[in-house]
Amino acid sequence: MKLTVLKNSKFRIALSNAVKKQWYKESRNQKKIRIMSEENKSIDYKELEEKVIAQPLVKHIYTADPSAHIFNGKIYIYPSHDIDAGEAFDDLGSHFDMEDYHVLSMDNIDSEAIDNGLALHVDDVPWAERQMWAPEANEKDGTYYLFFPSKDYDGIFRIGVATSSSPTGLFTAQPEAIKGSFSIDPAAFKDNDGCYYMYFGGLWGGQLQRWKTGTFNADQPKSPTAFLPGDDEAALLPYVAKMTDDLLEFAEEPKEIEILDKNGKLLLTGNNDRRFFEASWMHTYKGEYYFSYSTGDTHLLCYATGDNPYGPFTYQGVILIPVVGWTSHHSIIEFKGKWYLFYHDCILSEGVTHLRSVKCTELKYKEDGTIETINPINYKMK
Ligand code: FUB
Repeated sequence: MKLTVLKNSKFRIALSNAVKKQWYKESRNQKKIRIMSEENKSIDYKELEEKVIAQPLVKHIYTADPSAHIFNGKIYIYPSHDIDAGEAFDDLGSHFDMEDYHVLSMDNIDSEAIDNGLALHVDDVPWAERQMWAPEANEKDGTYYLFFPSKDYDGIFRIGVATSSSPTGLFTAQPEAIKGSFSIDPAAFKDNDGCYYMYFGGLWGGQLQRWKTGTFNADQPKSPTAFLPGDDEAALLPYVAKMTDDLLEFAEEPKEIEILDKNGKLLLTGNNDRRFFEASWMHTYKGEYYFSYSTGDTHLLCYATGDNPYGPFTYQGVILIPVVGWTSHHSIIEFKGKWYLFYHDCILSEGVTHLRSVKCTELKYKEDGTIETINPINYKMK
């Protein structure tokens, strides 16, 4: 494989010690990739693109943070619509300055993905000013709901709802954000009894650490890590709230979701390979609740299981080892008897962290209900 040196750190594959360890375990190939990264050598993206496990669902726009759902027998994907808005890079994610959403649809898992055009623009959301981050959707009684985080005119992330009679929009936004909503990355889960729950939260630019006292802490506005607990303290937790019958509001005060280790202890902030960072998703498998999420700065998609939608959930393992790019975000669906992981990476943009592409790959369970770890960069190094 041709090695090209690319000095600009924003284009480099993000690797933490935890990630290196993960890769080291995987195989000789991964070890070679790790060594290349450690030596600050970059990847030949063209060759990589041909050999990774999945290709972008669409290439004419950049898409990320896929929330996949099945409505009327078809697959609909609700992604962020990545653009380069010219914002400087920072650890608050200011460069993720997206303006609108497009919905993708597929008749089958291997069909071509269709871009259904504009679904909602920030200019049509009265309370939102900027940064249309990872959206989510669901359906009830023939109405489709698009849930989305965006910064309000005070620079505070809130979560909004927009509705449509079509899964692809156009969606009409509610005049206000969900009352009592905060932070980012909503996941709207329909339980077997017909109740809907919203899971949400995200650290650093997602502002979760600023809500520890129940009100927004606006001090040190430029710091992504101010107000995070110490390494020996319990990690910040995602939130869940049951939704009202019309899915437009929280029916209850959001509650923290506990993520525990195998000894029943809360994961600590310093447990960077396992603790929650952002990108909640919930699904059930054989009656068990699987809460999955990204570990953010260690770039893993992990999961924890429990016996009810509120948890607690016990950490189980890694779903996806790091992709090319800083962020990792996903959804999991069952379609025609098989399970699929929708995720994103930055290979199409040659490593530009805010220009991502949604992909899909099969996800497999072992006999005991644990998930087989997926390696997105499964290719032989010369
Ligand atoms: O797309 C913007 C942010 O990046 C999302 O909200 C996070 O989950 C991360 O993927």
